[in-house]
Amino acid sequence: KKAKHVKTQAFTDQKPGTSGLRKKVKQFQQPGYLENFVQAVFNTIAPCKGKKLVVGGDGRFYNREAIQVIIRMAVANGFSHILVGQGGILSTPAASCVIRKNQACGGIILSASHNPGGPDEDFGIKFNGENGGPAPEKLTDAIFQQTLSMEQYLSIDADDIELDQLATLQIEQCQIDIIDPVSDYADLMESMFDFSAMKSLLAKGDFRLCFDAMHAVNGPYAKEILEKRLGAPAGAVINGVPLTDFGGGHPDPNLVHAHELVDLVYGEDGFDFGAASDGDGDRNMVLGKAFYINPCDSLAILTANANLIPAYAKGIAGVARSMPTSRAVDRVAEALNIPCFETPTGWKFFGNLLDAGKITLCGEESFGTGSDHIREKDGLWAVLFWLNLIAVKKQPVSEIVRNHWMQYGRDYFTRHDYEAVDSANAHEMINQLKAKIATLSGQEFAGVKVTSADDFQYIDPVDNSKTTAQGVRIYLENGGRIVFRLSGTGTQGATLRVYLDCYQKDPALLEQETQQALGELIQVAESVAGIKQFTGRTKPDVIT
Ligand code: VG1
Ligand code: CO
Repeated sequence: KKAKHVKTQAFTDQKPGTSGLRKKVKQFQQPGYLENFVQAVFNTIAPCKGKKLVVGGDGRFYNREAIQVIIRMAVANGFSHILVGQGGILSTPAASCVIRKNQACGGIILSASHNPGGPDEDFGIKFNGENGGPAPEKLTDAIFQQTLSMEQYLSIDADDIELDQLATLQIEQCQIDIIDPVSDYADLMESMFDFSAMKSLLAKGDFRLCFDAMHAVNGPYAKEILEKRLGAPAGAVINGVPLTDFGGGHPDPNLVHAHELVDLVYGEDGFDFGAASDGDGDRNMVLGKAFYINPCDSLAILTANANLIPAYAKGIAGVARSMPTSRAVDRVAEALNIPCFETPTGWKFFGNLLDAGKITLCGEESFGTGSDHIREKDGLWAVLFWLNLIAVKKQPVSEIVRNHWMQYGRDYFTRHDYEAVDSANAHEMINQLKAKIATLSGQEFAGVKVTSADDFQYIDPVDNSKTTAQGVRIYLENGGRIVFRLSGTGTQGATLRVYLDCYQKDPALLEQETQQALGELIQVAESVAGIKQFTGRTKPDVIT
């Protein structure tokens, strides 16, 4: 089984986006497509000889086939140890946990996250480094450069390995362990939160909880932690079996796609607590009885109450949020007198801050929250954080949130997505906005004056790396802010994201409907950017 060199032709479209390389399954099935990218990763982190690699994915269509390819290539490239999740399964946060715990040199995670799965849907691959976090830009750029000149990859002739049994195998110089994908992660959670307080909360019987795994990767994790270790009744986890096509659904935890859960908490005699996560288990949505928690508020509230959680009882060093995320957490950071960093969209930008101990908690408006316990956002962790808070505060979700608004004011926030729009038009819209930036300040749109505008750029305070063109920000005299950017995770056309937020501290105005509260800003956004004209759409496809 000597390593063989297989001739291949370079592809020009393998540039990783916000979170790895995402394409239609059919594109990944082209001869050499997956192999080229994997070889590019191995070339970038070379030498691989003697190193340990973690491999797993969210279980979507093509997951198992891809894992077999990667294992053969990893052996041929000289790795001495590969850890693979049983059945090819590892949630993104669990992969991060396993990389760190086993001191691997990194891991390959197969997922297109919240994008649908199936033969005609999406697939994805990303590399995480030894800290367990997504490769930083420097590395993804180097990987992309490698793909452009790829002429051959290394593999071996070997049969597929059995992925479904826990086992230790040996191929050539390489030991392959098929590991339990859940236990390390579940143990980590148990070490961070007050499981006994949560157990008592659930044992009382008058607190009803539902977790919607959306037929994605978190099913086994949620069952182990919520049902087995915390004693939630069997069936509290719904859609708990990972399916290759996510049951035909869209594994994105928001009010639109997690409708089964939404019906349970908003229905007559609604559940007290509902939560859902996405395809690869790193996103979370948390709901109270007929009550929605905006992810930006969630980050702020977790920060404000972190001292109540065993893992953070010693205090937190600082926080960070992605730029489009509302400024709710900034207010808490100020009150706690800790630093608050504003980063570009994507978890890879939190890595350096976490590694350097500058921040403890961080999050994004896109239903992502996490901390320094791993280097990825973590869906179940956020759910457990909320359950732990409820258990010690002995208050329903809605009361915790409303009290927070009373103390800090409320940052109304919404995101409007225009999906699969014509790519040229979307870029033209953004380019025209950029061209206007210098003259926007002082101008009025829909009756509201602009105070400042820029194209967001970020200089990493740890390694001074600079990232430019991360979204157009427009600040308004009424305290509002509008952000325009194009998605870096889509696989079809362009997705325009328009983020709107506005601060309100008048206690009489804290209970407005979000779209109404932001109605004026929505008009400003249209007037300044011409969204309808450029996208040809009269309204967004998804509003969160
Ligand atoms: C989106 C979100 C971003 C998130 C990224 C990956 O990126 O906006 O906040 O980090 O998805 O999330 P974009 O470029 O499409 O806006 V996931 O759950 O795919 O790992
Ligand atoms: Co995800």
